[in-house]
Amino acid sequence: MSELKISNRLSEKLLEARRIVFFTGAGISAESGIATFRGDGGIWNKFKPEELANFSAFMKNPDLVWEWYQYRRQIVYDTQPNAAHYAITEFEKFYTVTVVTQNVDNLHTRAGNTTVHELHGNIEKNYCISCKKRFDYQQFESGGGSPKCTCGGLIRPDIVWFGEYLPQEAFTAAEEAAKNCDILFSIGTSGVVYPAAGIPMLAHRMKRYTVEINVNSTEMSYIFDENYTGKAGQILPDILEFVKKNK
Ligand code: BV8
Ligand code: ZN
Repeated sequence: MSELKISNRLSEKLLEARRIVFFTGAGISAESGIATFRGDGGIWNKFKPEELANFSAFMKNPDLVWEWYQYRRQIVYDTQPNAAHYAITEFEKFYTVTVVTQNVDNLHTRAGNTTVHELHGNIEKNYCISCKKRFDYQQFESGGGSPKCTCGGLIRPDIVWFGEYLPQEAFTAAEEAAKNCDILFSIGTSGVVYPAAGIPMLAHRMKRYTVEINVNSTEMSYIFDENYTGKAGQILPDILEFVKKNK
């Protein structure tokens, strides 16, 4: 039985909406067991982004950075999408759904979502920094340090590091979706990493209905029309239940 109290405003919006954007961050994968970046137990807490998630750190110590991603890849391989990911997939039965994610864990695609824009890349994809040859969904044995391409170049994760540009196509598609949606849900993100964090702001500026779902309030909570405090894995299935009953 759904215990979530959905406001009349959101109920109306859900009944009249056709296009929904789900903007997600690390918090949506927390209930799958993947550590967030900045919450307690967050992975950054052990490392500083400048230490590992940037190109110069990789060039200075490719083995360390590569092994850190191997460790995180293994966590992702051993992980399943959770109720929040699957609820978003089911929304596709009622709406045109666009997922815009900052996550690199591939869980939205594995949960069956058909339109997913990965703003920060995908930890299961890699490429050679010299010849750009791709090594996607290839498993590398761990402990061997950073692998080399046949051309001799270093292979790196296809992930957007700090100071690197976001994939233009994904970012433009994300902006278009945010500008043209009826509702944007921002789920499990602290909203501190730009330019991705500007996506909910864009929807807000374009007078789209915006809803935040987070266990805490965030630096950008003030911009949303509504804020639901709680776990994504509980709140999203509750909202889906309302849609199934009334849409
Ligand atoms: C760039 C891949 C252009 C790496 C990541 C203004 C404009 C442009 C750039 C900047 C700017 N200001 C500063 C910058 C620079 C920088 C930046 O934003 N720094 C921040 C830290 C201040 N941005 C960049 O460098 C970007 N590139 O700007 O290029 C350029 C080029 C050259 C020169 C200059 C500029 C690139 C940023 C991408 C970095 N890569 N990831 C990797 O994964 O190893 S970022 C990383 O943070 C992840 O992708 C992560 O998704 C992202 C955001 O974090 P969140 O997803 O929000 O996760 P977080 O842990 O913070 O929060 C989790 C939330 O969930 C919490 O609020 C928690 O309460 C909640 N939660 C927890 N459990 C649950 C839950 N909610 C619901 N249910 C639960 N169960
Ligand atoms: Zn190569």
